Amino acid sequence: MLEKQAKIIYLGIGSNLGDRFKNIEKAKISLTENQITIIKSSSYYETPSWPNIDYPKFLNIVLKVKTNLDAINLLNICKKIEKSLGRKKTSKNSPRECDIDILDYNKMNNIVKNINLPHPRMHKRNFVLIPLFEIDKNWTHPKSRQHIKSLIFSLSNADITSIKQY
Ligand code: PH2
Ligand code: MG
Ligand code: MG
Repeated sequence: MLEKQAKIIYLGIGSNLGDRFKNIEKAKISLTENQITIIKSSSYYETPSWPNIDYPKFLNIVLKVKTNLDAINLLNICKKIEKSLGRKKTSKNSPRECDIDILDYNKMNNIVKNINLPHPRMHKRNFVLIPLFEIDKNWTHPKSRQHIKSLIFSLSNADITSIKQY
């Protein structure tokens, strides 16, 4: 009997509504209660809400996790946790208590059902790249193969100066 291979996954968690720090801490605990093991957790970072800087600022972290769950079951668990933390279905990019995004699922590079992997906008986001670099200095993008450092070098000055370790 072949043992299932654990998958290595990078998750992005964000919150800009309610007690942002608590929301993210609760999300981490819930992940561990759902067959997901946290290998590394970045620091907390605060950034202006993208693209609407009039919305409350976000706290974001990136996690490196492992699990035997496939991408679809993992996404369903992330959605269940978002809901349990009070997230309502509202318009795109509007404030939310908790958002859990699958950034990189075992370097997978395709679209399954409603999951687009790697996350289609992750390579442009300061709130993803900077915490990701903190926990994995040699991460490479599953599609473009670009090194995390070169992705960070492509960010604007505004993106670099507007992110603060919390
Ligand atoms: N998430 C969004 C939209 N905008 N901005 C920041 N700073 N951080 C986020 O996590 C974020 C965002 C959609 O999920
Ligand atoms: Mg998101
Ligand atoms: Mg999301």
